[in-house]
Amino acid sequence: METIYSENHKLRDAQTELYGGQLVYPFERPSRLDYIHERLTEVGLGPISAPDSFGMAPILAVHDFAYVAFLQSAWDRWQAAGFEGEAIANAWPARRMVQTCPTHIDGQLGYYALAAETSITQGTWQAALSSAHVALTGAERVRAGAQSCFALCRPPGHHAAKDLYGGYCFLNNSAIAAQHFRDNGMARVAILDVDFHHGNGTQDIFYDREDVLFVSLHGAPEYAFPYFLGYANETGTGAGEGFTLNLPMPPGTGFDIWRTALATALERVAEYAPDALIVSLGVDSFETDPISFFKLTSSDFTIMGADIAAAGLPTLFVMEGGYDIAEIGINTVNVLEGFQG
Ligand code: Q9C
Ligand code: ZN
Repeated sequence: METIYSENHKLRDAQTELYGGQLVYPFERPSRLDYIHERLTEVGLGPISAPDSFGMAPILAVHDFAYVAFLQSAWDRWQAAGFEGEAIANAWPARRMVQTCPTHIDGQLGYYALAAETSITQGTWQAALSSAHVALTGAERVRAGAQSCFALCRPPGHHAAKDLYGGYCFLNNSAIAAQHFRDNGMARVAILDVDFHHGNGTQDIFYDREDVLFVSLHGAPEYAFPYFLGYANETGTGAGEGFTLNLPMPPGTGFDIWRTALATALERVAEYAPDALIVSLGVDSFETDPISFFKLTSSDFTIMGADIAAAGLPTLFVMEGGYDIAEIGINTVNVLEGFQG
């Protein structure tokens, strides 16, 4: 399997994440990809190629223009305002307040953020844009006939909505790839999100559409980030009714229950009969992930890959989360090896 990868991800190296009332070095850090890259080389999974450039059109096919303009300029404007730390949102358009984008950068951060843990820094935009181009390059490989491809994206994307960042995400790489498939001749695309967290951004982007199926396995929102989306009764709206499937699971869930949910998810995908499958691949369902509560083991990830392969679909894997850094390479590559059989 070919991997698409760019060193540009290192341009995002935030020093702060708001966690437990403290500013800590972020869980979502550049070394995550070093471990995955190293493991890919160690097992010889396949060639590792640089992304091509696709300009802004496929980004703007998913994200609002004003949101993209905000991301592009946020760091410079934050600095120009005289702030000394990294840019962190701290005020939101909460219940009964107006939903109008303010002029001051401090207010704009809250307008476009869905959570406060994700700091915007120098280089964040460039890394996020490159990450989207990694996903698009992977999508092009699948379009050209590859049975599978691994888009080694960073920063991740599935929490980002058309006009929202947060949960370590800025541009929704999987959604951008899905829309690219749609705009280049594919009639139906399925997104299977196996990251521990609910892919709220991806769900929101396609919620009223029948041409992109969204299926997600995740920590139940009563207990887990992003907390405010991902319940089982969210099934789509309008033409999209029935084209969102959420399979939330409680703290302590192990692979027996998780795998049963995966079978349910894959049955829905098979029934949908998409032209291609995009897997939002997070390995934060691992038993020792520092911010999650599922109990999957390293060998479970190999079985996960084999189960996904049994769908028999052209498949684009897009990297999302995973924060037990010492094991992230093994767990991620186990999925891809399991897929290849
Ligand atoms: N108590 C992805 O995996 N906050 N994002 C976690 C934990 C944010 C995860 C707080 C987690 C975002 C792509
Ligand atoms: Zn996650």
